[in-house]
Amino acid sequence: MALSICHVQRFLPYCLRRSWIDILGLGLGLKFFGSCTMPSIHTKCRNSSYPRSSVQRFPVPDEKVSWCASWPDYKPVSYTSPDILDKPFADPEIGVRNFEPKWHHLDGEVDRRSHVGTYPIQNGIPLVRNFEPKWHHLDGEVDRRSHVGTYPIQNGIPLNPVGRTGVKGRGLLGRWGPNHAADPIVTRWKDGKAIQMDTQRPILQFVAIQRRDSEEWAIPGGMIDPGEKVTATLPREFAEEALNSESLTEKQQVELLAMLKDLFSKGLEVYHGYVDDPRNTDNAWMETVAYNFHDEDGTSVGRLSLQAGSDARSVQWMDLSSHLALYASHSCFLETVARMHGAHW
Ligand code: RP5
Repeated sequence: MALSICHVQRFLPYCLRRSWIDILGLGLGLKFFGSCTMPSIHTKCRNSSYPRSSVQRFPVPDEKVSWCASWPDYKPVSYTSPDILDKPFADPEIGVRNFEPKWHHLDGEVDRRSHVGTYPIQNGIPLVRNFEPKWHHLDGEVDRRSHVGTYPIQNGIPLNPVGRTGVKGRGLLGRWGPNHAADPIVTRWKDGKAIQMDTQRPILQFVAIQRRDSEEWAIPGGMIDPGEKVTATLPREFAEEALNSESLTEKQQVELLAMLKDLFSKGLEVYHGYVDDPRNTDNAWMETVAYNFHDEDGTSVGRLSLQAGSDARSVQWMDLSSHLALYASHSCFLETVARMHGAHW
């Protein structure tokens, strides 16, 4: 039996979704885990203009986010940024018409010549580029599995598991369906456990970067490369964005990653799942795995001198508090971290 969109959504209890850590914590009467759960609705990828474009999302009221809500008049704008097409990290378009590539030639600025010489073309499509994504599976080195389980597929195209966003296509995201990221939350105590007056709890700090694209403050996370392990993405992204590792020599980079190895070997998973990212569309969305790496006595990464690099404009140690307004779902992850450590929030 083919699963309808509503079947799939009904079997994804987003509001109730808990990790085993949460269940264990709740079972033991511990309240510090589990504040960040899969969102039942998204807000940052809805009712706004699409980032880095003049595209206006089709307005979607709260009650129409779910695909289960019938809405024949829903007419999302179609947008895939020209900047991502033909990027090595991006999927090809699905079912494109009027696409007349000059196979085997330099096609405008796109080099369609192959080092292997002439490649076979069948029905106008090069066999090597025949795009038959294996939704829900590890597709070669591309992970098309989702943390939310099974996502709906409509006419061969994945549908956002949380619901409508007002834009179809991929926007700025390279992959149809889930686009996987990893978020390293590196923390230390402020001034040897300075106490916040209102809550009487010690103040925790995390390494925050200011993103170049939106200028919002964020966790220094990034995309998992095809075939890359999350355990490799976490220190790599942290080193690139918060320590400007790309400005170092290859030897220095190896030494830096070796130094980070110890701290990054003792992480605690804070969240895995859908991210309410402003780039999400009806057909492409962000998912992440967020880990907390805590420097209890401030003797390891707590002492490193931070320097912004890669996609980061600035970097700093930032106090955790409920007043933080951060990129995407990042405040939610930090609230969990604050609870885990009994820190001020
Ligand atoms: C967010 O986008 C994730 O939580 C992660 O922090 C980030 C990855 O995207 P880039 O920073 O690589 O653009 O959804």
